[in-house]
Amino acid sequence: MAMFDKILIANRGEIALRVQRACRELGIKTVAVHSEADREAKYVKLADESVCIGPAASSQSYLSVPAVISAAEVTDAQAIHPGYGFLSENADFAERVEQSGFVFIGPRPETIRLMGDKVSAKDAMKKAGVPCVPGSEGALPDDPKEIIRIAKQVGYPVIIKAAGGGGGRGMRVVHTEAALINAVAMTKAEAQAAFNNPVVYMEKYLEKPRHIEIQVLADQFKNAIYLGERDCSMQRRHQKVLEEAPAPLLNPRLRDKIGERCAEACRRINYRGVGTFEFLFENNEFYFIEMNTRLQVEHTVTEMITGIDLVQQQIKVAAGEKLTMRQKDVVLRGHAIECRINAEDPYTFVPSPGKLSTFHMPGGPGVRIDTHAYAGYTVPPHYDSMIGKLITHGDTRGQAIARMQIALSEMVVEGIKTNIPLHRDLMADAAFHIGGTSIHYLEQKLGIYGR
Ligand code: MV4
Repeated sequence: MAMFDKILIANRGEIALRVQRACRELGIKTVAVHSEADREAKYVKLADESVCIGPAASSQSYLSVPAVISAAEVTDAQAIHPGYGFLSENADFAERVEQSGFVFIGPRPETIRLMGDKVSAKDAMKKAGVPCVPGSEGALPDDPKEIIRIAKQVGYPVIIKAAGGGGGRGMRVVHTEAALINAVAMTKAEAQAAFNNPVVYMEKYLEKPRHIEIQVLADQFKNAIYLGERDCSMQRRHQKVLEEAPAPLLNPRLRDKIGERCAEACRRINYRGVGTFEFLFENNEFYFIEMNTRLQVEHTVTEMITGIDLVQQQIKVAAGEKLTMRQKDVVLRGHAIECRINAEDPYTFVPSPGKLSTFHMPGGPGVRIDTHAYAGYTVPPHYDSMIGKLITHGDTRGQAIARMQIALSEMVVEGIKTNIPLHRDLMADAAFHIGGTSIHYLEQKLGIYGR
């Protein structure tokens, strides 16, 4: 297939702009879709064409399958880029896009569906040779005696997770046999209500893991490579706060071993596009938990250390091109850190939408900013609070941190609250400087502030 000449970008905010930039460099025209609340947005003005697809509420605009597909039809786009969030991991959407004669820039709908069900995802990965967290073999049975037996075999503490969940939704930790059966019943009921799917499974609960994820890239001809890893352990209530690549203190041989397993799994399932294998990392071992079939917010740190434009690659493989890079061409250089800049109170995390009276961005060597915001822009209250990403790169982790500290000291946002003070605080944190903190570190640190 020839390269697309027009792509519709089914998203908003910084990622809409990021995808536009990739399209422009590839000589592809862009269609922005937007809600009534985003009419004045920068990426709408910069796009070659734009279509209003509905009111502010995302359920009636960015999440409306018919609205997005009609916009592609009226503008004669050939492909749809879903960005992250919204419809990006919706298999039914991907299917409707393809049935309507457009290319979905992402994996095949069957792959999205396979990975959307966490039980089938884990099963597929286990079969493909990816190490998983020990636990139940597939879904938990109904028989309480069986459940008790499985938990005994796995060993307490265990965690009960919903097959339809993911990203921290629908899980419960169980420490004793006395609490087990009730916990399973509660998790099943919640899973039915939240995901319309009562299926749950069990894993050994890892007490102090890090969250490390492997980036992969594959074409439709079973060529697949891994692009190193990212450490996303610095999070609060399942919201990542900052990410970095490579993961501090990770043995390069271990990286190559797990990376090659992930690439091989991609070949086995005939994966197409960019993807992320999420692992818990504890005692120097990787345990697969979930796979994300979309471009991720934190893809930027991988781009900085590899020099590879992941969005351009994603578009090329979706157009049917063969990967031109081999694994040996992927060379990791230096270290990158991304701070997510959110319109929110830095310590209560309460959203703070409104007008940016001042917006001064930092710059200089090794500094990248991905944002759709500008002085005078009004952050709407209807969507998530991320207004941009500040990324620094350096030859070493120390240099990336130093550059981040300087960049954060230069940055001025007024008119709303942002989490910039939290990032300044983290960049001076002794445990962060050492690196390798667990997924619980930030929440524990924030406890100090009395919340
Ligand atoms: C776990 C776990 C400990 N043990 N699974 C939360 C998000 C979802 N993707 C999986 N999650 C977890 N699964 C086992 N067997 C701890 C978490 C977890 C977590 C994982 C990644 C990043 C942040 C987290 C915060 C709390 C709990």
